[in-house]
Amino acid sequence: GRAAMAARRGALIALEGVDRAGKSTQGRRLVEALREAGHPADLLRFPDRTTEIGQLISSYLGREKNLEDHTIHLLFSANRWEHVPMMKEKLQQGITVVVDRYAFSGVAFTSAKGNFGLDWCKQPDVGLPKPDLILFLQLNPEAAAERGNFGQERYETSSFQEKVLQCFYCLMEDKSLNWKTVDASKSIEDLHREIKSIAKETMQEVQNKPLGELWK
Ligand code: T5A
Ligand code: NA
Repeated sequence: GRAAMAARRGALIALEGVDRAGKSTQGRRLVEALREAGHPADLLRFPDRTTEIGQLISSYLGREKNLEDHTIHLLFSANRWEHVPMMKEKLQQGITVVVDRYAFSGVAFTSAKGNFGLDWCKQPDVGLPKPDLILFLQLNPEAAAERGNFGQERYETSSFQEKVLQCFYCLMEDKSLNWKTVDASKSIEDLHREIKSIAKETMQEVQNKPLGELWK
């Protein structure tokens, strides 16, 4: 009924996956479609390069600035935490929040560097709002390569990306999280339809569930 509708919180939906899998494309499409269907929804993108911390991250990724590996890891995490009060407010207001990358990218990219333990990588993001759904856009490296050459940004090499992928698989073993893998080699339209349908299911399910805390 009406009262239940009003009390329903928004769902937190994270998009993760290999480079060029289509996370940003699908994030935009999903939020547009939800809004058109009358569900309030907002898109956030991590890193958010617009904040002061985000500008530091962006200059690191663009190789204009070198930052020590622990330091950049903590900055990526801080860039998520600075949005947490706003994310919680939106979710409580019934707005579904779609995040284009989240803590899982944070852990996967740093631990792919080799000299970091998984626990250390996860620690700064412990307690973040826990996604109700993590959509993993799976694409094989050959198909990804067909979507254009890697850019000039840091991390954009095939060998590094392969290590990142292995770290994602490691994180997916955590069954306390709701991972759903989708085949990102499908057309933008087909993938959008599948993602929309999974997202709508999740939005129904969160109705009476409190928002969780990640890795706690
Ligand atoms: N990082 C990030 C960390 O190290 N730690 C962290 O904590 C976080 C959050 C920047 C880097 O930062 C690292 C990870 C990254 O290396 P970013 O800004 O999200 O992160 O990176 P981007 O370069 O923007 O993202 P990707 O390269 O991963 O691309 P997307 O978003 O997966 O793909 P998208 O949608 O931009 O599409 C790529 C191309 O493919 C086409 C699109 O039109 C586009 O040309 N395409 C398709 N083609 C055919 N079929 C489909 N289904 C298609 N979908 C998209
Ligand atoms: Na992107």
